[in-house]
Amino acid sequence: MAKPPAPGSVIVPDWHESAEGKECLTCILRRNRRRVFGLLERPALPPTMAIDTASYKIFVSGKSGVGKTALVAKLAGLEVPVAHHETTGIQTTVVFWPAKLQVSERVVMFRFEFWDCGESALRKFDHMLPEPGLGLNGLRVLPLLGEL
Ligand SMILES: Nc1nc2c(ncn2[C@@H]2O[C@H](COP(=O)(O)OP(=O)(O)OP(=O)(O)O)[C@@H](O)[C@H]2O)c(=O)[nH]1
Ligand SMILES: [Mg+2]
Repeated sequence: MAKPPAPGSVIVPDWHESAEGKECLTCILRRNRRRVFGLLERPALPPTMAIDTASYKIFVSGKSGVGKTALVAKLAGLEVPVAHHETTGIQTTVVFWPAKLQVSERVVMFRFEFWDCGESALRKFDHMLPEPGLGLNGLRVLPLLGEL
């Protein structure tokens, strides 16, 4: 299996501080906080900014109370719940994340679609669980077709 790239070697660090990065970030922010996007929504980019989108579906599974919802909330810039309320069914959260790639110097809009699956839904759809041996808690990343 190929070795994963070294941390910091894939995307240009601090690109979001540049003029180009700031312009891109404005499209996903509202009042300096991440905008919440629905499954069918996407940021309105200026016509001059023609950038590709790389979409991934991230399936988050694991035992009740291990922190799946808290993890997704943190990554989405949302308030992390202090108390545990079991997620009923599957909760989806869309996170857009613009970045500049080191090798090609291309700007890419990453779109992560988190599927936070509560334990009761997992029992119903246990064929979606990670393979045996990977443990019960996990993230499964599925690239979505048709983009990039
Ligand atoms: N200290 C600490 N607490 C955490 C962390 N992540 C989650 N928690 C707490 O753990 C509890 C359960 O977190 P949830 O994210 O709701 O758990 P869950 O896996 O979504 O649970 P289900 O929806 O029942 O499957 C909450 O009280 C969180 O505040 C963490 O990294 N550190
Ligand atoms: Mg939950």
